[in-house]
Amino acid sequence: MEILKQIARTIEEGDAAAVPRLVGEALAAESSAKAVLDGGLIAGMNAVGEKFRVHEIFLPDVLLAAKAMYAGLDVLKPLLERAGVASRGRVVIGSVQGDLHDIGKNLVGIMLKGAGFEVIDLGSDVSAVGFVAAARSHEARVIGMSALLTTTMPVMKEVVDLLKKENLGGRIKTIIGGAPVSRDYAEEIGADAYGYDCAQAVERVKELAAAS
Ligand code: B1M
Repeated sequence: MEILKQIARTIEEGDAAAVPRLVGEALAAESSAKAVLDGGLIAGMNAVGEKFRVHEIFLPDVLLAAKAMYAGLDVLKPLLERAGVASRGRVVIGSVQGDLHDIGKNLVGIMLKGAGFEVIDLGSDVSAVGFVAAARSHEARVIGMSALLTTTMPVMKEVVDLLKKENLGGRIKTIIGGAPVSRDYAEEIGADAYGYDCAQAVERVKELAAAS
């Protein structure tokens, strides 16, 4: 759909002022919030990622694109979160220590809220001790970790190991995700689940919460 392509292009251009209006237009034209998210906002960020990878654009451009993505997400957020649903349990989420990428993690949080979970978002740069302490104090069933850098992925293993050390492994389940993360890596470090994207993360968390 043309309007979704236009949203993606506007994200690439980093035009935070124009994105909310275009998102509004797409919704008025009866695109679903999920379609606008996938075909507009995420498609735009993926294109930005590719251009950054081949050095066609640089960090300031990426920051502007992220700002534009958030401007669009502000419009979609209330539509993706469903209010007043009975709680399915608490989930602690965060981007792991050393990692400031938070867009994917925030999407996971929004979708989990939409599915009826109480989400305790610890933000980014969260240490293993921080994840486990928060899960304990909030009596969370699941810890969800996001990493976008290969160098920060080992923090996920630290969390899994710390849970085991504190005999919490059976009670508090773990799910990991983020662009460099894979199902194989989840198995390798002993995480309970892997989510390829925010929709799959919700399905896996539902399974984990039911099993815990
Ligand atoms: Co950075 N960055 N970045 N960056 N950045 C990447 C990740 C990179 C792949 C770019 C590249 O080289 N092509 C590269 C990492 C290389 C690597 O380690 N393999 C990179 C780099 C190198 C860096 C810096 C080191 C650059 C520098 O300073 N020289 C630096 C590091 C900062 C730090 O974290 N310490 C840096 C900084 C930044 C910005 C601050 C400018 C900005 C982040 C802004 C923000 O998040 N607030 C940024 C961005 C935006 C990107 C790219 C372009 C886009 C990431 C994104 O938001 N994608 C990214 C390139 C890319 O990924 N292609 C890149 C959209 C988002 C919706 O996707 O987060 O993957 P994603 O989430 C997906 C799934 O992965 C999944 O669901 C989402 C979709 O539904 N998912 C989960 C995510 N978390 C999940 C958790 C789950 C389940 C699923 O369960 C709990």
